[in-house]
Amino acid sequence: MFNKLCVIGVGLIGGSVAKAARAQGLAKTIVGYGRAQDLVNLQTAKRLGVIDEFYIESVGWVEERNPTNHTANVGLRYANPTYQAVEGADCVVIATPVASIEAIFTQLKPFWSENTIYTDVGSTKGSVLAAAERVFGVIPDNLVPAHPIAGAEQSGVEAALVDLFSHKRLIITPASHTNPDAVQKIKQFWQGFGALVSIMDAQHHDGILAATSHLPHILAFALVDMLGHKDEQTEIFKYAAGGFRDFTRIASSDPTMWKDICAANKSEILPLIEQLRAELAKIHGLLANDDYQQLFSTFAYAKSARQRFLNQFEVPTMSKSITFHVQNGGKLQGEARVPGDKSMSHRSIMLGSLAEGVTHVKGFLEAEDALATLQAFRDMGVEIEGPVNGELTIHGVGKHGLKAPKNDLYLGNSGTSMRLLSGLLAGQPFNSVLTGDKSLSGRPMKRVTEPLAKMGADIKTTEKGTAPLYITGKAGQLTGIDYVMPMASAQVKSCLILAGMYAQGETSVTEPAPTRDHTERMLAGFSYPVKQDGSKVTVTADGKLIAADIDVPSDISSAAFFLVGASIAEGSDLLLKHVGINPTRTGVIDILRLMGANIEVLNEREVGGEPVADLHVVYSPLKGIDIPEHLVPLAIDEFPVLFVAAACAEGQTRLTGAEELRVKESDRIQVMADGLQILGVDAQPTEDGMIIQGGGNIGGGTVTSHGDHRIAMAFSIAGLRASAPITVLDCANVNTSFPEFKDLVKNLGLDLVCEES
Ligand code: SPQ
Repeated sequence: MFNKLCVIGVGLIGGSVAKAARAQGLAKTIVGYGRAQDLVNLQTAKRLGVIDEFYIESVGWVEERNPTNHTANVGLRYANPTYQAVEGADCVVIATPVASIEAIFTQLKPFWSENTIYTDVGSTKGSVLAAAERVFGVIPDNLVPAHPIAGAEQSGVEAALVDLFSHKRLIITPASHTNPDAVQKIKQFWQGFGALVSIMDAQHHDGILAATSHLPHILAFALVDMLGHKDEQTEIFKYAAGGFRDFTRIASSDPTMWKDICAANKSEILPLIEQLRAELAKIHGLLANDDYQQLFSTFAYAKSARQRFLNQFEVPTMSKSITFHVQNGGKLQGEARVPGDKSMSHRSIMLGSLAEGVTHVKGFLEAEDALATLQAFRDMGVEIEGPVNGELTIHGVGKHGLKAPKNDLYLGNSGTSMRLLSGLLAGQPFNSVLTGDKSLSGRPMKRVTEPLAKMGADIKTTEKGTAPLYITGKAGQLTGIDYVMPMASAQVKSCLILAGMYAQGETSVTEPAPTRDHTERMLAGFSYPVKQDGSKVTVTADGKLIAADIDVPSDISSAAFFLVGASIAEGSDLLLKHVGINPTRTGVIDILRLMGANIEVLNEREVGGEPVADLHVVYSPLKGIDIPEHLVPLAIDEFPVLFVAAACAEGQTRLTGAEELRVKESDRIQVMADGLQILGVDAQPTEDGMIIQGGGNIGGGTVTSHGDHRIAMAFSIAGLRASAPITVLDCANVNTSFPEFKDLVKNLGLDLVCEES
């Protein structure tokens, strides 16, 4: 904490520094300093309590005299306002425009103290260091230049915000000889405001900012300058809409400030203007020559590059907390089509990308998990149009056409993306890194890296065998294996099949029990040879994928919430349309029927190699059962909601052989048992399942999903039979598989309110 903080220039940024320092208890006394024309602003700052006192710059020196004896000159002590402002300050923050920094250094020079740390907030850093060198001869080692990448449209202290720097980037650009303690203190100061601090040299900073801030401002000013003149003649602005407003927003910035910034960073900006000119000339040429394919490629690349930029903000977005408040009671009635199958959506992107030709996909699941896979393939150079209303066009690059991603591939919460991609990328001619969110980074990856290593893959994990996965591409060096899986996992099977498509010889995988076979079916749909012999599936590298259209049916795992909801809520009657009923996925129907549920499978048909049907479900009293183990892999994702069904059933339900549930997005056995117990249900977790005494009432209360989408939705459904309201915490990840859940379930009859904070 600083005893005295002096802020030079108490405008939007300086005022926000002062406010945040006060709010975070980082300074005891805050002093403002400014020019004569800043008087009103400084008075306002004091009135608002942003600063404790202020001084106005004055030119010249004032001799101080003994106040009781005016003839006695105490003389050598100056009452210069600059001196008074900075005297004894632990830290001086220069928050004035870059063009004025040299003048500020000149004013500070006579009082420069080695006991003070000086920092600034200028948006160009080379110019600050150069100004310091001109004024002081050398850059003082207690000057720590910094740049908070934050701002707002308004100016002046009244616009200052206490949280302006929270979750914003801040770059510190020390010189090579800057005192490390001073750097550390300034770093902690900004971190105290919640800023994300990086340290780099000034030139690097200026290069980055020239590209991402200065050039866009120049472009916006230039465009509006050009169109403004046109508007004077033909009133074009009258018809301009939101796109124009968004694009040109930054042309409303302060022209003086931007003139100064451009001047200060000219050496970095000029080459970028040349590059932009070349880019525009390229687009001009493409249009002139009717080369619309290249034009599309340019736009598609730009779109995916922007998505990469947006993805960085996903962490704060994901950490947005969502709570479901569910009123007890209700019934589900009507007709619905739940979104597309998640497993098939992932695979449609993967195989469509590796195919030769153009693949059209319908029914694609526009949820975070499948979109993470989509982004990964865009990052590897695949052009993908959409999704628009679940439709995608994938311009396949062929089996050997993927390109090295420029950055790590971020896969969010999606285990399927990470495990399947590890197999696919092991045999590529480039290296890659796979990362994910906190939940995914805790899930076991050895189940794929160990068999892949047997094939010759080189994949490094953390010591615990978790992500990030560092994959060294071994193109042409993988060898097929005959692998007997120790657990029933479609992800492990699919991972090895994808690796086998790049391996010498045959790759065979034998599963201990049937698991979802979408990879095998879709490969066959893309004309890739896959041999199935009982529980053993075999592929080789001989073959290519030919583009094929894909119609993704509704996800039975999403439909399961409604199958259970309608089965437990008296008076329910629901028709779920176009649901995928691949026999490797229908365990939930079998289990519910064994419990006495009334589910009819209607209008069975085959769509694109996958069986599809409409499911009609009507309320029916359920009874507890011992769930047959052979059904476990066929209903693996549906157990959270099946536990709710068991709680509503008469008698005991016992699940065994489901230890895999412990390594999903959460430990689904423990988390569900904890939540059910809070709701008054007798649910005893076991190592590989759960024993639930049904029949009793489900009570109300607050439960947490631990960020697991399926658990959040399962506890919401429990509300239909609860005797009091249920609050479900941590529901943001419902967006990974079923963003429409809250609206759909409300339309069908459950009173659910979604609160975002
Ligand atoms: O993709 P992710 O996060 O692993 O998703 C889950 C789910 O509940 O949505 C598992 F938590 O589904 C898996 C499923 O459990 C999707 C999947 C697939 O598409 O191949 C297979 C199953 O996982 P596993 O480990 O049994 O192979």
